[in-house]
Amino acid sequence: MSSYQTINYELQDNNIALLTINRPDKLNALNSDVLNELSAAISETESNESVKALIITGAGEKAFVAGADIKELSNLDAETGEKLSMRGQEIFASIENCSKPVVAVVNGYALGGGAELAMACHIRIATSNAVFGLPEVSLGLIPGYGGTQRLTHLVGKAKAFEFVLTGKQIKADEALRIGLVNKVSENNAIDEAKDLLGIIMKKGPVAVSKAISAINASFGDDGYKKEAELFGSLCETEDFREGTSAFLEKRKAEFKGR
Ligand code: DAK
Repeated sequence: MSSYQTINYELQDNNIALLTINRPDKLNALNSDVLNELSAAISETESNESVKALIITGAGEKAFVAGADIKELSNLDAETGEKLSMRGQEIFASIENCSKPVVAVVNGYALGGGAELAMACHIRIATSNAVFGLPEVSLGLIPGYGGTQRLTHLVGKAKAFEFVLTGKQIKADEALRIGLVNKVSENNAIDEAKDLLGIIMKKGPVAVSKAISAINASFGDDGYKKEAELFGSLCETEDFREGTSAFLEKRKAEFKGR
């Protein structure tokens, strides 16, 4: 595994990589260095065959990620702002479209770009001290890393308007109630994420990655078409033959990932 300056990226037991945004003195705010290293670690997750799933979290007790780095944001102009937004969107899309399952463990403040990062992950587990919000309007901005789109998709238009227009912050329990997170951790959130990924990793890996693509296709206009295409392609895989045979033969499936 590569070593980085602003993130930790390490392979844990059970082929799960743990990516920790590591600027705790700045509440893990996303500056360009973090974004670049995040991008590299996602590419590594895709290319390293030993990595079967990814957990993203923040260093320290207080924050997942307290947003884009406001110091860097304050120097943007129209051209650099649009460029940064597109670069961030591209990186967050690479997380959302990662062919391996990605779980965010939201261990404190997830504000602005931090909430956007969590929303780009496939599943979110919050610790009880997690706080979510998109406070960009308070800075005279709008979410620039896909937050207006993903929040609307996750919680619906009414709540998205409320959150983005007021910049209000909510705690873990409310985030759970409105569907922004999948679970509030009762004990050790990283272990709970690993348990959840353990369940997913027992399934057919090709089917899991096609399912990720199919669900993501619901963002575009052609989600049903995409689902049918992916479904068709799965019918050609060994995993599909194995999964159906195992059911009919009343035995446990042994997936090969092809
Ligand atoms: N950026 C830079 N530094 C930050 C930071 C941030 N987002 N959040 C916290 N820090 C730094 C603080 O400045 C402080 O640094 P020192 O003064 O110690 O050097 C340190 O982290 C500890 O923070 P606090 O002392 O403030 O800690 P508290 O516990 O008192 O408060 C807090 C915690 C989370 C309530 C507070 O830190 C806070 O309000 N932070 C800012 C939250 C926020 O507004 N985040 C930005 C959201 S807007 C775009 C691309 C992206 C975006 C928009 C457009 N385009 C390219 C167009 C995204 C925007 C956002 O993310």
